[in-house]
Amino acid sequence: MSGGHKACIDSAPRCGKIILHTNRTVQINMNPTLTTPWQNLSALAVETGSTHMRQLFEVDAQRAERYRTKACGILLDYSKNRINDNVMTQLLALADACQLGARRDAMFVGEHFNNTEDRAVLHTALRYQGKEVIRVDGHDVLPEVRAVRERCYAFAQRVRSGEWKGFDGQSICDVVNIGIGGSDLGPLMVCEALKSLASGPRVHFVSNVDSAHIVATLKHLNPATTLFVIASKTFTTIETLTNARTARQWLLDAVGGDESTVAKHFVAVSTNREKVTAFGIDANNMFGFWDWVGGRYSLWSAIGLPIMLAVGPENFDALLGGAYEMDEHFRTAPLAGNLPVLLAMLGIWYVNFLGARSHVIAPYNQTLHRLPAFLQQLDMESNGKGVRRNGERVAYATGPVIWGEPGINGQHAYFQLLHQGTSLIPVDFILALRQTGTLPNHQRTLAASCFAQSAALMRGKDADEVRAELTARGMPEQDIPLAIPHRVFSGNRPSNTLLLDELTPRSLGSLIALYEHKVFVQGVVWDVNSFDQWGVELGKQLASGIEAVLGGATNAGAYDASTQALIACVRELLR
Ligand code: G6Q
Repeated sequence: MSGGHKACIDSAPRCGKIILHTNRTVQINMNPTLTTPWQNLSALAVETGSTHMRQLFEVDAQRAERYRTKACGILLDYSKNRINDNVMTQLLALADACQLGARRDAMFVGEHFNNTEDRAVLHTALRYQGKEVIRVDGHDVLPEVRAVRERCYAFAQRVRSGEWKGFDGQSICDVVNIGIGGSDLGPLMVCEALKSLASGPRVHFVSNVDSAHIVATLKHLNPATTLFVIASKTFTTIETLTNARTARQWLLDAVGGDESTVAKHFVAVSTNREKVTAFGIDANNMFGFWDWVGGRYSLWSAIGLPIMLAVGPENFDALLGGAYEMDEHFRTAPLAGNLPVLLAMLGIWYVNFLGARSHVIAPYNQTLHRLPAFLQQLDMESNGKGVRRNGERVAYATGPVIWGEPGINGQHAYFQLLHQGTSLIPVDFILALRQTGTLPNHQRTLAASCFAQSAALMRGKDADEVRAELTARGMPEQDIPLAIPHRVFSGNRPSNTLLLDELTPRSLGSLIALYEHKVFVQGVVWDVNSFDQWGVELGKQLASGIEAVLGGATNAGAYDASTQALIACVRELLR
């Protein structure tokens, strides 16, 4: 990896045109539908549409072996997909035709890959462990990254060891992270996933501005032993600031309004020093990061402070190490054995050629219960876009709806639709076989359930099998024809299985980075900017406008009749 701010394009595109808008912004104008592989895939979709995966397994004893790859402790079995060698060849050719290699390299070296905000995209620098220099606009960023991390670690150690004292000299027992979106979901998901390693203060997360969230959280806490981490990249987010003010008041109420106590109980994680100090948090208690870290990609930065507090710097280092390992795999592995590329291109196959509109994330480990929510933000906020990087409207589908819940619970709920519903919904089954404290007999049942589901989705059950089953059970012959259609499973429903030997900070880091890069690859093929979020910004703008109206500040006439009527109801009720 090398520094510099010239676009790093290592080969000429076969289609489309490289445009360097400035010497800092790389823009490759590439309509994927005009590539040859796209045309070939459209034809293959028709051809392969009638082949059932059950047949594919029957005629090919090597299928499971061939469509399986392992990297960074993660085994990906993608054999239960509606693919054959031709499809895979064309999918990888599509990635290549969309200049994946050049775009990936541009991101890793700090080009302004986020073209609508003219920013670099360098969450990978936060976990970089190599010896090269990484520059943004000529500035070496790694010394600052390391310095902030060291400060975070030192702070986390002081809190964890009991050296950091609250206003009456007691040590900290509870930490409350106040943040939302990217300043909440990542650390929350990781803290849950690594709960079995928790060895520091209890860590709580407050995100919703509904007072029920903070009230319920603070109810059982002692102000003297509670530390607040106010996490906000911009430090302007209304939900976070409202909760932070409430927390501050809760503390001040306990100490008779003594403002000097705030320094002992509040720290901030932000890029906005000015706003942090204006809020009343000492700049010495602030941990910074940079505009080239997107919110949903920020858990590797100081935004990961709650993780460091909960499981300690060593485990946070291991998390970074696992992510770096995946970064290196993504950067260097050939496309055909590249986990993020495979996951991404299989997703493209379903979205753009077989009509899938959603994708399920089904982790089987309870500790990964927030992973679907985290990946929902990562994927939908990144690739939920309708225009190409050059501003042209896309003429093809982009990011699917990402949803899910722990798979074992899902089996007793939403899996019905996966098995017999009318939509094609690919599933990612994620299973870590071991974790600190696991009970082997439970894990056997868990693994058996996971594998049984993917097998059943793939294989299905035909009418003859149902008839034989019902006859064996003794159902009267005349009742069988009516019962059959309800018990038939069409099968041919695709899934990936991601198997981790063990859920550790390291393997979790690799897993998260795997999905980050999967999202990146899809964004490249769809030619969208995966790193802005104007839809989220719109929500922030609209909310503050209406809040002013609710407070009676401005005229509600600016809103439509429905919104005005709703505003009137609230004014009446909250009068
Ligand atoms: C993430 C998004 C969004 C953001 C939140 C919180 O990529 O931009 O989810 O993280 O809106 O923003 P702040 O961290 O600025 O409060």
